[in-house]
Amino acid sequence: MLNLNGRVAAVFGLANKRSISWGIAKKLHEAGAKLTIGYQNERMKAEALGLIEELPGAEPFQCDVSSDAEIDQTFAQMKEHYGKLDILVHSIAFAPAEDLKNDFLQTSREGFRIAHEVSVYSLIALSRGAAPLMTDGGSIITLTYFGAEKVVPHYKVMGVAKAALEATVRYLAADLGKQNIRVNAISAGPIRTLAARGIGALGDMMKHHEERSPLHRNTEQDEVGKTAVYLASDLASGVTGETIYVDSGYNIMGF
Ligand code: NAD
Ligand code: 0WE
Repeated sequence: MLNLNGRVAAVFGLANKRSISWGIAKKLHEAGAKLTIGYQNERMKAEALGLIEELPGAEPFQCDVSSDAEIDQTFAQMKEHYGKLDILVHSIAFAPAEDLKNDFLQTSREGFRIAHEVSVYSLIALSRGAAPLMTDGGSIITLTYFGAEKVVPHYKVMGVAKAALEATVRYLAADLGKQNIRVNAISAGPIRTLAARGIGALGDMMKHHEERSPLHRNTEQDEVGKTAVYLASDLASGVTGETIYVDSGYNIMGF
């Protein structure tokens, strides 16, 4: 396993044990990174704290990324506590339920704004907060989905937001390269998490993925975690601005 001893990692987006952020946090911890793990609000607190306790030395923080004040406070706290940051993981997305339910044509102005603010702008804001703490260079990692690139039924405004997220990764990579900060996205195959629950067709999608992907199976949380460890490590020193698929190869198939 890769060695991330002495590296400090901030992971945003913990809801429960199925969260992709949890899969990533566990793998970063195994690799020796010192972790601080964020949850959104009081409602998520109890469940998040219970999990974070399982990783010795890991510390929790609360941050709603739609608040500039909370983001500022979060990084001020990290600066005070750790003095530096090496790894930032952004594992956050949200669009209002109505905008995922209605036809894409009916996407509301407010739904579009919220989807892009929470799922895309937050990466810019968190990168701006993290960069001054990444004094030794760093690795910024976000999570995206195939619906950015091709139409996936039901994904709607989130697909548009993920396309913007992938472009944001490239523009941030171009800005932050001079500070030796790399910025990449992992495009994960469908995983049954809180954010994927309630999607009526998820079971069918996962079955289809299993049948059609080259590896003939679904993506596991741990597989995303392992790619995050690679991107966080020196093994990926020449990789920035990329979207790396961890999807059993599903995206390469034409039919
Ligand atoms: P999840 O529900 O466990 O994680 C999403 C997190 O976003 C939650 O912890 C939620 O609290 C957080 N969040 C939402 N709004 C927020 C806000 N305003 N401030 C702070 N946090 C906020 O689900 P997940 O599937 O682990 O999602 C994590 C990331 O992975 C998302 O970007 C998602 O698009 C991406 N992704 C998921 C899948 C999948 O199939 N599950 C596939 C590819 C990519
Ligand atoms: O990015 C996502 C899900 C993001 C998401 C989920 C919800 C559900 C609850 C964003 N906002 C909300 N808002 C809510 O109110 N994924 C990649 C998981 C996902 O979602 C899909 C998928 C997959 C996969 C939606 C349709 C089709 C496939």
